[in-house]
Amino acid sequence: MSSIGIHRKKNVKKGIQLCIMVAGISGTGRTTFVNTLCGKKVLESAAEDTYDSKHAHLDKGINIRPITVDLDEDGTRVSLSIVDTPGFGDNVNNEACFAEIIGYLERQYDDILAEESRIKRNPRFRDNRVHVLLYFITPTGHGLRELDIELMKRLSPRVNVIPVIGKSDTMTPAELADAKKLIMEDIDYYKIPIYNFPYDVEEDDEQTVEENADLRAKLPFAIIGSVDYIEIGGKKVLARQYPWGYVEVENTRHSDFLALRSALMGSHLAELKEITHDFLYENYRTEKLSGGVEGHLGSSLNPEELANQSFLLKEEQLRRDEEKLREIELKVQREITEKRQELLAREHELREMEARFARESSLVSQDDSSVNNEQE
Ligand SMILES: Nc1nc2c(ncn2[C@@H]2O[C@H](COP(=O)(O)OP(=O)(O)O)[C@@H](O)[C@H]2O)c(=O)[nH]1
Ligand SMILES: [Mg+2]
Repeated sequence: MSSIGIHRKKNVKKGIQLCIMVAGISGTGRTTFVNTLCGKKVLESAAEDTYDSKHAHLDKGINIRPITVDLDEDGTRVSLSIVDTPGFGDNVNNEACFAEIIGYLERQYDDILAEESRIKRNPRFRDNRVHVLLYFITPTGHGLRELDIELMKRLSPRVNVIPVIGKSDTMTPAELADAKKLIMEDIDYYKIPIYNFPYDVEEDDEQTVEENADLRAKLPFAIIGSVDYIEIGGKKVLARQYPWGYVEVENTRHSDFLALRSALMGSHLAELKEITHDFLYENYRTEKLSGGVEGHLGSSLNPEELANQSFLLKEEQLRRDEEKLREIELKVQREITEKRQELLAREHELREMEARFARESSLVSQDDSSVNNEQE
């Protein structure tokens, strides 16, 4: 109980931290969405990226680059990390891209795993785990493509996946509704375990059930992005201007941007982080410690395997405890050796001093006797 209280206080003082990854093929509006979310230009648009025509025929691979921005969300400090995955879907062969994205997600888990088993925690350690992946679906009006299915399916064991439709203002409301329906049917059909705002009518309170059901009904979120303000009715609002009118980013009749934003930064932030730590990371840890990370990703274990795995985990824990003890023992031994050497050095100094004294006093007495001899 008290530890929760402390945790809360700390959150208020330090603000909140969230890490979002964005993926989807080029031109789906990822960069614009990130800039919209941050309220400033934190990523360059592809048109402003330098295009290298000499190497355009080569598979570029993807270029994962995390950035962190500090935002003020209604007086709360938010440290928002964004991991963009530019280049995904641009290549003929996307296998390397999948591997790179999964590799990135797993490396952040590996860092935690290593930090957890240190004797002395690094006070400057930063938890860079990705809490949610926003997967941008192209606004074609069709369902999912093979690439969408594969990416979401393969990444969902490692990260909370939330599908969104980018540039949704390119469809009419009726087309958008149809597209959402088709996409959700595909997600069901292919059993893609996206984050679908889970709730339990029996267990959860009414408000939670209602809130989550509302958000689930919006999936995949229709996104409109823009960093341009337009004056509408005396108020400056984020919007996209067209010859025939405009669409407003934060108008709930135009886009689901606000719903997604408040779920990510507010109502569902804690849950996304909890699932990341208690479920996704924990699963990864179990797989890793039982040597199963490569190969059978996403496979379910039978009870016997599970029992075996928990045995292996206990064994691993024991081994780690022993290792810690051994390290402590070594440290103590090192300190004893150092002290002994210091002592020896002192003793040596003392002996030298004694010897010098002895030499000096014998010289003095020799001098005395020579003086005496001269006098004789
Ligand atoms: N119609 C429309 N166009 C958009 C939207 N967001 C971005 N764009 C445009 O689509 C193009 C690609 O956007 P960008 O954000 O660079 O996509 P990325 O390649 O996924 O990062 C640019 O010309 C943007 O101005 C949107 O919500 N609606
Ligand atoms: Mg981009």
